[in-house]
Amino acid sequence: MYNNLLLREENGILIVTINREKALNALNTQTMLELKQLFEEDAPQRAIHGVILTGAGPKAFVAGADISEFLTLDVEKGREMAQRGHDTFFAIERFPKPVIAAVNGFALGGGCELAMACHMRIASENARFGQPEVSLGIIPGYGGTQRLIQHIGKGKAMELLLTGDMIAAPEALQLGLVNHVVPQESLLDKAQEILAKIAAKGPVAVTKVIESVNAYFQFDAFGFDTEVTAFAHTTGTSDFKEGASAFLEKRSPAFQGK
Ligand code: CO8
Repeated sequence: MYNNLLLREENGILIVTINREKALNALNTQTMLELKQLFEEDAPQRAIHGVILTGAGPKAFVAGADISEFLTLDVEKGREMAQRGHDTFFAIERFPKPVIAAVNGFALGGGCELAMACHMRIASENARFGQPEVSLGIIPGYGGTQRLIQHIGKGKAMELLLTGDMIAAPEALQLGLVNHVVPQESLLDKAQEILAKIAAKGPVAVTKVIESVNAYFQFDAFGFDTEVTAFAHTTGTSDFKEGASAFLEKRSPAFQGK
């Protein structure tokens, strides 16, 4: 049923592992479609009290959207992909049971955006976060320009989005981007411990807390639309082709500003 996601249930918790370790669990189209199916159709039917999302291997949670698919993108496809990603990440954010990202390494670009769409983030000590899209000549297209501000505030979000800098787990903790930092071997245990605590609470109350906290940010809806349009615009530039080609050819990009 899923090619790139591994699913298992333990004590009423659905543990989802993004399983493309060789590509550092990058979100290719197939993986995005599977996440959409999981959160829109499959998980809502399951008798679970929470979800943990993590990445395969010790190195990466998700190193971003799959750059090897970028060279065929144009403005229309870019808009479609960004919009579909937004729909999927909103399905995660609005999932009626708590969803925790267990960030076991790099969470970059779409990976950082995926983690930010979850209700909480637990990071392993080697985790690193960033929105490096500008290095490729594009902008975040899965909600990063909006959710990063929600999590860490405008000034620091602006710095990370404009420089593409990565931050390590301790700084992510200090900024409030993650809830806890733990040794990698304790990552799932910590997430399970939090979900077990929540499982003892009133289920309707838990769902209503999620709904109410999300409602605080409803006014941001226009910002998400702006991001889709701006992302689509950047996918039409030659800078974007140059940025993606440079990454794939393991060289520095030479941007022309068009
Ligand atoms: N996409 C595809 N392949 C990737 C990606 C990626 N995002 N990240 C890593 N890989 C691949 C590498 O190409 C490499 O493959 P190979 O072994 O075949 O050469 C393998 O994974 C291992 O990676 P590295 O050799 O580069 O490992 P390092 O330890 O040297 O570096 C890094 C690790 C720092 C994580 C480095 O791989 C890196 O910088 N990756 C790219 C990070 C990035 O720029 N992510 C953002 C992508 S853009 C994005 O996410 C936009 C989201 C919105 C999209 C909206 C619709 C399309």
